[in-house]
Amino acid sequence: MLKQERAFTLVELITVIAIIVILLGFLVGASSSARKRARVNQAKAEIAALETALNAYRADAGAFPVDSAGGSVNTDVVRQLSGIDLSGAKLNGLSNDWNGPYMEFDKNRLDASSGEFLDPWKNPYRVRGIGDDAGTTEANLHNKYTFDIWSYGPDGINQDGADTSDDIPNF
Ligand SMILES: [Ca+2]
Repeated sequence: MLKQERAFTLVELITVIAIIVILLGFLVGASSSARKRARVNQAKAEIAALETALNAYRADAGAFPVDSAGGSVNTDVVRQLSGIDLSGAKLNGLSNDWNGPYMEFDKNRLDASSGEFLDPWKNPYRVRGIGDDAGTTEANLHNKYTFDIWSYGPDGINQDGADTSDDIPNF
């Protein structure tokens, strides 16, 4: 008796393809959530590095970097901690006690025009401290004697650090 070759039916083929598509979907979903987690961890680490660098700066200079008129606190902090301006030139007016750089920044991570340090989603970290251009006082700071620093998080929208399900604050 002849052995009958059995071909896949159309329904079987469609079923197999559907399963493959579903499995690929899981893979893509898993890798994008892993990527998101990695970026959140990167933002936390960078905020912690900023805090450490700011404290080292204060230990030498006796005070935190001051906010100069015009730029954001973020820009000032980047300049004062690194000791260079956006063009890569040495910053003028550093005090004699300055003994940095306290933190070095990859130029690709700085906003090309403002010089602000960007989070992993390419939004500037928000930095708020007493005496900044925004008129921040002790009363509206979470970290009374240092800086509030936060990332807008994965959604790229500022929740003022209050919604920690997305924003990534140091307070
Ligand atoms: Ca947010």
